[in-house]
Amino acid sequence: MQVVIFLYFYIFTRSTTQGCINKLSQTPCFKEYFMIKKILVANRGEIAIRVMRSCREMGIESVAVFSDADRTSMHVRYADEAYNIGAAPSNESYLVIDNIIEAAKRSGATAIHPGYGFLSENAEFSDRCKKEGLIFIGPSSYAIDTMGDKITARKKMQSANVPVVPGTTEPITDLKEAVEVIKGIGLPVMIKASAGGGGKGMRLVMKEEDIVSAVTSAKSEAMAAFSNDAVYIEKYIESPHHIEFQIVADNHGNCVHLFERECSVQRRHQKVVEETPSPIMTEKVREEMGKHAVAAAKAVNYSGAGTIEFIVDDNLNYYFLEMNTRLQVEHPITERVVGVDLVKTQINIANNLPLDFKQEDLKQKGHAIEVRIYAEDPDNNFMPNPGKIEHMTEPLGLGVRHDGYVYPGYEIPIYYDPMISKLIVWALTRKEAIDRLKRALYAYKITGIKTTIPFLNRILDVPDFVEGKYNTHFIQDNEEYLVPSGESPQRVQDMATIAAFVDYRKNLERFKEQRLCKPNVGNWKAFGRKRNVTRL
Ligand code: MV4
Repeated sequence: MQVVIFLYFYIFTRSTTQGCINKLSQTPCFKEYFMIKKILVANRGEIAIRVMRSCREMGIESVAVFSDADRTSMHVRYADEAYNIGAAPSNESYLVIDNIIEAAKRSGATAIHPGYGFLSENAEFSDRCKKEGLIFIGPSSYAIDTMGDKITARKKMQSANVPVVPGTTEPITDLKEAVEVIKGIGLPVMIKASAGGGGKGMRLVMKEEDIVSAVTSAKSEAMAAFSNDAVYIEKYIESPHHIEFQIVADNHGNCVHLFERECSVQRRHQKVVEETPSPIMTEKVREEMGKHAVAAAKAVNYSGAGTIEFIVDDNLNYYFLEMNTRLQVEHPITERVVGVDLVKTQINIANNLPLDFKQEDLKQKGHAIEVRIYAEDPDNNFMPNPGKIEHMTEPLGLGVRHDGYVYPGYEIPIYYDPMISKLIVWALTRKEAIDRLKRALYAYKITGIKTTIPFLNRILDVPDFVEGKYNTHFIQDNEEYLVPSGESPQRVQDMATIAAFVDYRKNLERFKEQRLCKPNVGNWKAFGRKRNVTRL
């Protein structure tokens, strides 16, 4: 009997329209047989917990996997059950497909969420899940492979009329030919590895005589890193913005964008601050780019949540750069401004449900900013600074979201990415969001390890950032504001001294007027205790 019901619904759901699936999905029988009830989260840290939070809201059980170094990690505690998948190094645990599949089977999970990093953009993993009868919560191996190879992706985008950076769409085979092609495009150009992304295997060429050595070294670096030495050429965009569009696509042909994220504040190709809306965006360009982002996703039959990266010049000319076929670190700013739970959406799509919103339903409201907090010493060249967390006070209050995983007593392992949390704030305006972020960072106390919080505080005081006038050169252009105060140039130190003096004089006047106790610059601690005590 159950088999008959199963077959009946199986055939029925495959051959009927969305409306029917919508109704069917509400029936207990459908839920029993077709909906995901248990998800294995093939990741660690804050993103594993982020995914499990949505699972809990949806009444879905979550399964954690953990390496030997992660026995006491928070994602293991948060999950309903947990399986050890190997030794501490990720290539012996979080990257071992067989171990993860085995944990899924033993737990009875029917779906796997890969988070970001690790196996999230691994086409073999997506395929293997399917072969084992498990749902991979992400796109097909075809979409991952097509977008993972930059030359293939450029060709695809050209045929979908998505603007790409002027350049070549075939690998460079001959050095002499490369010189001629580059002269045609015009210097400066970038040589990029087809298997690259995130800046690996990339060379900037300013002068004709550097072409041969740049192509040769880019090829050998690409070979060493990706076992693939295909490189191509792009015209160099001088001072670009990195602006990306969030898209979601279901398995019924619906695809919408959830607007942009401005990610130009980067350090060595690592994002530091992300915000939405982008301070440079106009309504017209946003709409156009959104349409191109949707076209890009449709060109590879995309399913799930994905991101289309563009580089944008000062005149708002934009070009497709690459597609990230996963949920991204910075997804919460989009969630906050658009009001959509992206993990829930991913799970619904994996359940073959149609999107429950249309493009015209989606709007950006207010402004969200995210900063990434790393266990790194910003005053010592961002050296990773793992160790034991002694005390920790998390920021709270109106408009604050803190996605993390460390707790007092926890020792950060050396084996993985040193990012410990993401602080996301929302407010109606950009200015208010910056003020709120400063307030939240002020309240964020963590001892036992060094973090990048002081560096983030400095960024939020840089005039170019406050004014929203920045591009991908922001950090190098504002070095004098961002270096630790002890090492800042004499000019900046002098300015700080003068500002402090002026401020002191102003306060002195105010204190006299209000008959407050006398400010005492020589004894700040006592001053802090007494300053608000009014003498009557
Ligand atoms: C570029 C570019 C300028 N022109 N391509 C860096 C990482 C990789 N995803 C692409 N990158 C760039 N490609 C052309 N044709 C400048 C960069 C770039 C960059 C891009 C986005 C965010 C930060 C960046 C920092 C330096 C260079």
